[in-house]
Amino acid sequence: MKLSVRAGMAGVAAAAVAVGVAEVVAALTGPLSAPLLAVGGVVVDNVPPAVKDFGVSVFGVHDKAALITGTAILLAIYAYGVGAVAVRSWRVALAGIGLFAIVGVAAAVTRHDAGVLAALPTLVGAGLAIFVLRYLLDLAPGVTTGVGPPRADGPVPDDAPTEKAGTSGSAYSYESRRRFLKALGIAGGLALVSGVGGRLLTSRRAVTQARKEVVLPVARQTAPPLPSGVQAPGATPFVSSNKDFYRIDTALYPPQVDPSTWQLKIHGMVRNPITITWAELLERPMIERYVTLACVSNEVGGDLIGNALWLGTPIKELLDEADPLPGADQVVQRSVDGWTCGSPTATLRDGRDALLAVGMNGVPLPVDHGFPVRMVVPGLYGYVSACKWITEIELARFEDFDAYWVPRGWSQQAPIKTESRIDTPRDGAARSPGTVTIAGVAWAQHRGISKVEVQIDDGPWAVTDLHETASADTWRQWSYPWQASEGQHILRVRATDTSGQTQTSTPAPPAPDGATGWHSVQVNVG
Ligand SMILES: Nc1nc2c(c(=O)[nH]1)N[C@H]1C(S)=C(S)[C@@H](COP(=O)(O)O)O[C@H]1N2
Ligand SMILES: [Mo]
Repeated sequence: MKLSVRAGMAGVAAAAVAVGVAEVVAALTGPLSAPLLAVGGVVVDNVPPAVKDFGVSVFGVHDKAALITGTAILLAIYAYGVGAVAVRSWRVALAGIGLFAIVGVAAAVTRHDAGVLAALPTLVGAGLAIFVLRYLLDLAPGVTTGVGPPRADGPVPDDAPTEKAGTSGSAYSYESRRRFLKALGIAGGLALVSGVGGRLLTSRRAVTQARKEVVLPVARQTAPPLPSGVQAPGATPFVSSNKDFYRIDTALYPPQVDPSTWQLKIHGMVRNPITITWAELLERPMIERYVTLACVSNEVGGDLIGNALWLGTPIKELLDEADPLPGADQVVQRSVDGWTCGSPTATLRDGRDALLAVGMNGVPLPVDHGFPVRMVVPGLYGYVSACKWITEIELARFEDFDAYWVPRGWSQQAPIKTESRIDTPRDGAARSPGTVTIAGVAWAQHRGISKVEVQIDDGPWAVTDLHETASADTWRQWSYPWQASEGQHILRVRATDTSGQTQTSTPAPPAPDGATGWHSVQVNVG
């Protein structure tokens, strides 16, 4: 093993210990103060618009894992370099660790609502990294073994890791290698144990228990029972389970909001600022409604859409009490993690079932879906209306305030577009000739779907059977018995809403205000 390789590995081990121990400290100072998550968070908030078109706004669970892994790999490469450079110049290595500390601390303390304590995990980690790197390098002489180049090729500061004097040859080399590898293993083990331990400590501080203790109020008005015919055979379940409900947000670690300290502040351009607590919220009249949420980043045919039974209090009543001033055309919703979205005040007050929701499909909101309180607004895409972990509502003017996604290239206002999707057959599926059921969903929240048509190859558009639905605020399923003949066929779908508008065939990407176009699948019949 070359000296530089050994030194590089020492660098990586030192960084691993730093990151692992930082997780333990972050169990006290908050998960987002750990350097990896802090830096990851800064990356999320600052992705250049060009990258965003790849769908960063959808920022699903997979993107998060990829981002953290990517950040960790970059750090490992950097740490390898720091280690390798340390045998030449300890001072440069110290500067390298210092830079890591600066980046980590800067990221951590600039996260929303972070205090100076957020600097602690990185600082403790960086301090330990110096110690571990120095220790490992002292154990990794090898300089005179002939494997690595002698130090003669560069100036050696006085405080550089010293060679063990008077030792050379393969016996020494074997001994030293053993000791070095052992120390490396111990460092790796320490990194692992502290990293996993830190995570466990963090999860002990999670609000899972508080959520279990929540008893939801009974709705003053329950949703009418679902008609029996809502489900088309082979289509997505009409009600999405909480487990399968799509999840989109910018949070690398879901905010842990304890209901006992939760408050919602309604302020800004209002005559009566209001602050309500969790207990006060639960006292308010609650209603239960099926509402289909959709993400603006959903591609044609995509699955970033879900339908659930929400329990909540109409936001209109709270807004009426707060009494918005004339001109306050935007209701800015702010999450505990600083994320914002803005909905038109008029939309939230026009009588639709826009809810400050506490329940989802009969249970308290799952933490990933905004526990304890979120907004649900029929007819608006999630990024302009569905604030999770909400703690603040501020009445403002659209002209004065841009919410989170607006400077990132998305429209200030975004009503959900009329769309439809074929769920069965799947694209590329094989079927036998004869009757084949084509089925799927269509949605135009708050307007409602009035007609869904399918087209086989370039044939005429055929009207499908529309299934019953809960309301104009939910999606609607449809099905069509197709007499399939042998060969390869293209199936297309298009929906018409109750305003008479038929979904446009013109393809558009999700940015800036929602994708359009017809969903099609190819089927092989034979
Ligand atoms: N606090 C917070 N709320 C948020 C978001 C977010 O990033 N942070 N994303 C929004 C977006 S883009 C969508 S589509 C919906 C998704 O809600 P869900 O994850 O419960 O499906 O939440 C919205 N609420
Ligand atoms: Mo979204």
